[in-house]
Amino acid sequence: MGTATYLIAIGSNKWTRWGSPSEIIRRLCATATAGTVLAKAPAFAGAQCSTIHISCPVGPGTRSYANAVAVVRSELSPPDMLAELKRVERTYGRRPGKRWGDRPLDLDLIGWGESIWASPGLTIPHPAFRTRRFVLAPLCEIAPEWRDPVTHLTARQLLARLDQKRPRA
Ligand code: PH2
Ligand code: MG
Ligand code: MG
Repeated sequence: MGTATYLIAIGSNKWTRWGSPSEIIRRLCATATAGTVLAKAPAFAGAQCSTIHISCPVGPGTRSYANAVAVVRSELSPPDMLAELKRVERTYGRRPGKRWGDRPLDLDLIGWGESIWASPGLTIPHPAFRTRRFVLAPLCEIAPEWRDPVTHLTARQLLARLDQKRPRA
């Protein structure tokens, strides 16, 4: 299949032995930049990460979130990348729980190049990312010109559209 460029949304809103949500994301991203396997996430080697954004939980969470977006180049197919992200989530203490419950690490596949993937259990682009400012804002830092193959809008245009619909205070 060759090398693909993945956009991955990173979220955390629960402390673990690795520290606060921001510390967990910093650890993953520092390791990505250094290209080592210290963070037990070899798929992130060489990844580029946005800065960390703090926001209130959307939905039923109880603690504020740290969020970032990473651009990862990988030979893995989308289903294999999804499995790898689930493995990394478990490595950071994620356990099955109620939907949208507080979690030490959430890794969501947002984009696979500028292509569409649809199979049972995996849809890329992520079906909900266009309405999530906590994804679009960090995405715009590292891939503002990435074009969503569904709406044909760039990340920058998606963020502008969201902010027009729902102006922030
Ligand atoms: N993730 C969720 C639910 N709500 N809210 C924020 N601010 N950031 C998130 O990453 C987030 C959320 C489910 O994955
Ligand atoms: Mg999520
Ligand atoms: Mg998830």
